[in-house]
Amino acid sequence: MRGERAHHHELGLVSVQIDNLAARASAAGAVRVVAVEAIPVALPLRHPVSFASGLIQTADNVLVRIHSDAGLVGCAEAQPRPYTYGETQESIIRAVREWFAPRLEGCDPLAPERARSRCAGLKGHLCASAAIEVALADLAGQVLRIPCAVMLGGATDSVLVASMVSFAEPAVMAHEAAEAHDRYGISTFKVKVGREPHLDVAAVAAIRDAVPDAAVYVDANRGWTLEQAREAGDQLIELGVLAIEEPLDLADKPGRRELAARWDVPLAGDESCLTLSDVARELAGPVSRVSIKVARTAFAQSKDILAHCRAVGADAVVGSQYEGALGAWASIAFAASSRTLCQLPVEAANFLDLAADLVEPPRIVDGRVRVPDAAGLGITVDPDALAGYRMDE
Ligand code: MUC
Ligand code: MG
Repeated sequence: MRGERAHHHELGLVSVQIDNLAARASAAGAVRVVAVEAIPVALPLRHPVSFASGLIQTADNVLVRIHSDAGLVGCAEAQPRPYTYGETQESIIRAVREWFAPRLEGCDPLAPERARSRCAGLKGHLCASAAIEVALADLAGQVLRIPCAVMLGGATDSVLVASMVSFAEPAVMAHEAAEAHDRYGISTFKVKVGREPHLDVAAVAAIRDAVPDAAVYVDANRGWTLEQAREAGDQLIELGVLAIEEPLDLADKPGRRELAARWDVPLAGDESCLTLSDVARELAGPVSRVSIKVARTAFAQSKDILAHCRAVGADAVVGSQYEGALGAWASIAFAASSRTLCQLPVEAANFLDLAADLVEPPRIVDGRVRVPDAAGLGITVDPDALAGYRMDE
């Protein structure tokens, strides 16, 4: 027995998996969910962020906490994006309190599939349901005493991050990118486009000048007409953008097909790729790169989406919906779990837009974030911050 353990130890990854399984076997059923909370918060931003589909002035998020009988608490953050999912802060809170909480009581955090079955039957509510799954995974990691990134696959101990640059005057956008580059070593930017083509082109050109070694891709959030997309997209490709995300209204199927054929960079799917079945449909159509967001497909469905992308040779990127630090940690854990995902920078730097947060934010050095060694997501909610920013007390 001893010899066998030592042997496994030499095999590194194998030993981690075996230790995980052993821990899981001994812990299974030992810890149960006793309560689930949904807490509305309003976190201040340094400046409002805007893009073609919306404007965020305050991070009106929902903190989800899953309490267990062992005293361990799993946490996650949901960000309401009504224009993408139809979910508001209020609808997320109601879904968590009225649908998920009663069904999760008594569940074993180490049996997430069973928890999923118990909670099945609620259509939509993607962000509420993803936050529940992430909080349950945070709890499971704490029960097992391993980081979520290891529990989910353990591919790396640090990830590169990309930053989204939101709408402003081109010079201001360039300044923001240069600052992220100089301060944090970030050299990959997703630039928001979807305005007048001349403005979009000027913004990307200014960012290129300000950070000449930057990798840049763009996201129109469905803001262009077909004509604008042709005009802007062609020039942006000349400027070296690596992908163009959601150029058009999703209903314009012929237009999206035309653009995918016209451009020699991938048309990236985000709002068109909300679920695994959306991804399967879109990858058989115009999309050849997929934005996977933990905030909407959590871990299990995100893994399925990744597998589908792999099967058809499409790129997958861990995307962002302007998460705070807690959401960023979940994205980082997921990216670090996969040898494919950790190849590309993770959109996990937009917590920098927040002026205050509920948990210790990631530290970005040389464009990278170290994956925490602590169990679960590796975070602790700051009680003073929560008391200051919660909206229900
Ligand atoms: C993105 O990739 O579209 C904008 C709104 C939202 O929910 O996500 C962002 C970023
Ligand atoms: Mg997008």
